[in-house]
Amino acid sequence: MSETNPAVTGAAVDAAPHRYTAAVAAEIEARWQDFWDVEGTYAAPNPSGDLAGDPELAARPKKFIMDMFPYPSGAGLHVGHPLGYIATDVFARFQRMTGHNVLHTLGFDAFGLPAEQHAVATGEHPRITTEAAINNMKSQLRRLGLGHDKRRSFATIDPDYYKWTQWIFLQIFNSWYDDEANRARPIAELVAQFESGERALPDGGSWSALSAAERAEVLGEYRLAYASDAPVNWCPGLGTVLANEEVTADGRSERGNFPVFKAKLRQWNMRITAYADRLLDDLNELDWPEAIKLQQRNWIGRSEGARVDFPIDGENITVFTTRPDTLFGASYMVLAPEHPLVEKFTPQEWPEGTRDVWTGGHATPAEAVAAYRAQAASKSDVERQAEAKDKTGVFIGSYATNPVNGDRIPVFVADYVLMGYGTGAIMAVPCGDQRDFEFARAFELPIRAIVEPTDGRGTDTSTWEGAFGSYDAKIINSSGDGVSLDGLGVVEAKARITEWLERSGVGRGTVNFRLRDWLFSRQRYWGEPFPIVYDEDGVAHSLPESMLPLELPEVEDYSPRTFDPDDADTRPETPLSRNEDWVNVTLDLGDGRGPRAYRRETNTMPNWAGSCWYELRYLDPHNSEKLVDPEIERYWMGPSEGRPHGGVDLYVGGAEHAVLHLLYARFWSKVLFDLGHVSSAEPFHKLFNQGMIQAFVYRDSRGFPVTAVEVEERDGAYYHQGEKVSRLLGKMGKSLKNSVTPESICAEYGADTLRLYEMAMGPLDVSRPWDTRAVVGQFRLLQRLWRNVVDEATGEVTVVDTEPGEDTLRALHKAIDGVRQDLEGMRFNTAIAKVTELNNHLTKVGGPVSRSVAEALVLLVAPLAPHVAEELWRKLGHTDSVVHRDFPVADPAYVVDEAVTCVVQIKGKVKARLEVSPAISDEELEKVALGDEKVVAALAGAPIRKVIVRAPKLVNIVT
Ligand code: ANZ
Repeated sequence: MSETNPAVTGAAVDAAPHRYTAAVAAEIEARWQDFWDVEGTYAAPNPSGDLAGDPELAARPKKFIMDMFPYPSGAGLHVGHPLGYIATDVFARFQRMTGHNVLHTLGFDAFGLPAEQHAVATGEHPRITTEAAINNMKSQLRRLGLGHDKRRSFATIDPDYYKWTQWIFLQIFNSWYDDEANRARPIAELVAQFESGERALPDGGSWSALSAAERAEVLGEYRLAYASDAPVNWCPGLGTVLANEEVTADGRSERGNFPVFKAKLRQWNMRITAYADRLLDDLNELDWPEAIKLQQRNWIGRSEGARVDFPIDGENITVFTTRPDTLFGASYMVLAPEHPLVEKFTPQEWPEGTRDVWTGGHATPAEAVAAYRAQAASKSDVERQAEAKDKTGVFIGSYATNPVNGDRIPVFVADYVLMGYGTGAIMAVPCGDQRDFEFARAFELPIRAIVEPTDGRGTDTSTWEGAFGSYDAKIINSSGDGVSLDGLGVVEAKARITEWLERSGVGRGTVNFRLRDWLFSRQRYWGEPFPIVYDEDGVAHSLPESMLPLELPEVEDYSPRTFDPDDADTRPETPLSRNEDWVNVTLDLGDGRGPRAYRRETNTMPNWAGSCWYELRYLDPHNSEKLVDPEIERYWMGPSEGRPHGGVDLYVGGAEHAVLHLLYARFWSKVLFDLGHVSSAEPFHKLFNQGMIQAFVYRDSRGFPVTAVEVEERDGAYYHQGEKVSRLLGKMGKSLKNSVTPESICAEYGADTLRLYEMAMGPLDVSRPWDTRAVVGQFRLLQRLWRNVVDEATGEVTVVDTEPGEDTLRALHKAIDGVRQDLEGMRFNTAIAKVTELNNHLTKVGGPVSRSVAEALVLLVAPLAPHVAEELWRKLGHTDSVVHRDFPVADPAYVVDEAVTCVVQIKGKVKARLEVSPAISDEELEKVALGDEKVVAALAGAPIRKVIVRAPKLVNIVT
């Protein structure tokens, strides 16, 4: 470290009392941060406010630049956290300087488990710890000089904020998805349709004949937020249910690693599946990394196919298949072990002709099925789907009929079929599906070739080593009653068979989605209470808007009741339910029924709720009448050219939020859009994932991390208190004992240096290792910058009013041109390299710097190192802030390289003249010359004996 470096510590003050030191940086930075706060430098204008009175301001294009807001952790920030915040800040500053109205701020995603767990452990209200963490983070962030509009900051735990989260919940609760109009509509419009008879009730009958409870039940089938007794992930060890996304691949809780069981519980859900198609389609219009789009597409998982009914004992088993064209190859069926029809079709005895391998060695089908079900229940879905493992299953003792050809095909249970997908039943086509192929081999089932293999293996399936899957092959052996697919390709065959299935009433074309509705209740204290009460019939009612926010009550015990982690038969008990005074209330909901007794919903919303819409609240944070003023929303978020759905101009955050937050937020946007509350149907138009700042983790011989700053390096090995330790690149964090705080770097060098270092480390989307020893490099850049303007001995400004030389003009305008492009393209590292180059040029030229050059340089640096830029700008005699100054524009005359003419000769005769850079190397010039069209033509393929290059003027080719 540089503790003994006099240049840094200011020990050289005697020789150079006006040098840029850490102490100078600290003083400047604090002063300018105060200045910005007092002046409201970063206040973003709003259409009805500042913009209305200022046509010049109103004419500017806008940029809404956002970070994924942080959870205020008690541990505070390490230097890895602000990487994205610094990047958006640099970008926002650049946009302000290039004529945009910029909205940039940061709030806090403050409901969260750590604070709640602390409350459970200590009895301290989670609000207290959360607010302390927020204040700590705010001061850490302030030290970095981020240009946030602080008037617009909030935390999701603020009742003023969650009032609107609750309000949005009510909008969703009070709406339904109209498939014909393909949008959400108010539930009252559905009620009107039922009342008038325009829409029939699902089971006939008349609306007026239904009781209130019956009506509520009907509407529950339509509402976009609904309570249902669906099987959910119940985690006794945590005392709560979890969303699918919170359960690991091996069926345990992501947090805590407790077993998770499927249990039927009454829970709130969001009907996100109604939006599956739009969530998929609208991705195409978004400027997001392809990898994230792909993850969302896979998560939504749209498959086109058909549902086909296979008759069995006077009933049907319905399967979902993406390949109805393979129906003639279906030689058996499989039900998921949990399928409700399994018992029904499991007879007393094995039927005639049952093969021994089908029975699993059991005396009766019931015994075989029961044993198999027990075995399957102990496996997770992922284990069950694993490709490599042996296929297992048993015959249930019944046969179904293949509707295309009347074949009698045996029905199995096998765990490779999942209950939660499609219909939980499949027709098995061993010829085309590898899982089915392996199963058929193991259970001696027929494998019928129904495609002509294109790889020469022939149609004798007994010689096949695996299924044959190709969309290019022609269909064979597929003719039956009234339909033939023979000779068709897959696409035509699918269309023809689907048409036949529909005509014959045995199936229909369908689209299947992997996406499931979003489980929206948690058995927690520290979340938004649901604005829902139940009457004595158990019917859910919305609270009227006037009763929002519904605040969390004070409670004595914050813990959900947790249970033996392995006891699947337990059921949750929420912290709010123990608060009888709060739960049982008499209210007049303003619905004409007068004051009545109600019971409040005692679940709370999941942590994702608050982050589903926060971009909207930044726009109009203090509006007590509306979620957001429509004019303001239109200005910052509305659709514009090339952006049919609107959205934030830039959203920066980690790639780990690919499906949860980003999908939920998109869903809420679409509901609000459908209901007319906003003009943007997408929240985030452009998404950028920043890389991670990694750090070395040092471990002792037992594998425990040791404190990184105490490690010494000797001859390429690492030692901690004399003991040799290992070194590996990993995450940064307290538990790995390698955290570096932004404060420590700011204290040693200042915030501007930290900002520059983080931006210079590499391309923003790439992960990079932190190296404290390298930070000083950026500090030296700022020192040289300072020296180019200020005399270190006297503190006087040294710039002169004379014009710079030609060389310097070229260096300057190239830098301006390059930095401009780099900042626009978020290539902050290369922008810094160009600033460094210009600065070095000025140092090398020596002598006082021309004022015009110094000023341009300061403006170039301003987005990256705003404090030092403000200070130098002031020293250069300006009284305004650099923040709203125009970014320099390059003069093209100085940007283009001066070119020289190079003559290319073949055997002494001039064949071509090339315009090349005077700095071109011999090798480069040779390449250019040999690639030139005229030269190639003149050579006409003749072998080259020798090339003589005298860059930049001459190339002589000898053939
Ligand atoms: C016959 C067939 C023939 C199939 C063929 C595939 C290939 P995706 O594309 O992921 O949607 N399937 C259907 N439901 C299932 C379940 N609950 N568990 C396990 N597998 C299931 O997959 C759809 C295909 O996966 C369906 O199409 C079905 O097998 C199987 F040459 O039907 B297919």
